[in-house]
Amino acid sequence: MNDSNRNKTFSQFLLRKSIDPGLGGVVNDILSACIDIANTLSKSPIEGLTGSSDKSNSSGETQKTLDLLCNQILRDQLRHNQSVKHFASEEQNNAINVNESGAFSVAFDPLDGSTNIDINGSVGTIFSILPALSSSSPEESFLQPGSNQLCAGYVIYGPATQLVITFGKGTYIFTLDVEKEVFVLTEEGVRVPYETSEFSINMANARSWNKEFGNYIDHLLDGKCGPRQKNYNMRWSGAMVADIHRVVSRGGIFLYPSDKRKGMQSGKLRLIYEANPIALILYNCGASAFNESNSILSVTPSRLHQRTPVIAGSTKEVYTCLNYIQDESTERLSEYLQASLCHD
Ligand code: AFP
Repeated sequence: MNDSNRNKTFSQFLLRKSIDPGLGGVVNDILSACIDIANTLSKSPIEGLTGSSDKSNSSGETQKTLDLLCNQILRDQLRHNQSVKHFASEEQNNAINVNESGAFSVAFDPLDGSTNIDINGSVGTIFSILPALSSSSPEESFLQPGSNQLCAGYVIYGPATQLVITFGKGTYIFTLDVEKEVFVLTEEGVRVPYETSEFSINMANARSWNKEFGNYIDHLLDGKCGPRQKNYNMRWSGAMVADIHRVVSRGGIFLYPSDKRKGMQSGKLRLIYEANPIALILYNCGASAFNESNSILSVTPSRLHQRTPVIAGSTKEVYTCLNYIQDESTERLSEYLQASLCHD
């Protein structure tokens, strides 16, 4: 990284890149909320904030106490920002009107991977900023394809708190200086390697996958002995932000496909709050993000809480996976190649 840019604060970065002040102000407010969230998380076991609440979200998932608290922190911060027209959260049923003359619609997942809280694992906040539409309902403003996003980012709360962000030209990583409470630039021009030998999936769902997708994973597991002719490593953290951050940092493929379980026929992840912002970040570092047939960013959502399959990461591996899903002949190829015995 260019030394003159290292440790520039986020505010200095906004000026240097001539980011629209209204848009920059919205991101600054999101980041203030994220600093608050980071502090809240670090004290949560002391203050008895871990564990589940008695509430559930619109998808029927039980909400953690911290899901609700982090949602409130973001709401409180954004509702005073004059540039915000609406916001929508994974943790709320409906989109909220903020300021009629605002220019932006902000969607967020306040605490992605919140089940990791109870094991002190990494979690994150994901956000997406769209141009606000002058439409009849706040919800309609969010029903735009992800390619319309003006800015997308996530904050990962791990050993360090980091922001990964794109305004549609390149992806940048900032690290929170906890003493000064500012994010400083620690990486620019982030690139995800084109090829990988690491995949990320919840293998416990294998029995519910469709046959073609199962073949793809089988071939990764076959390693050097199978048609892919190389060994793969596997990692799964249970928080999309943490798994995607690994992909952003060293490449890989992240997979949450559709499956046959009840309610999972369109996958598990939310298009507007999770998949779209992650997809914009990945595209801006040379990686790819698809549902099982199209680029995620090309999909026009029809519902606020719409789910989507996600196949994202190192481009060559993403396309290889798509070839399997869309072509049953790989099974025959596998049988043919398996006929020759191989050992590590
Ligand atoms: P929570 O925020 O409810 O913990 O869900 C996290 C998540 O949506 C995503 O971050 C993970 O990749 C995925 O769920 C993990 O899902 P499984 O528990 O099915 O592996």
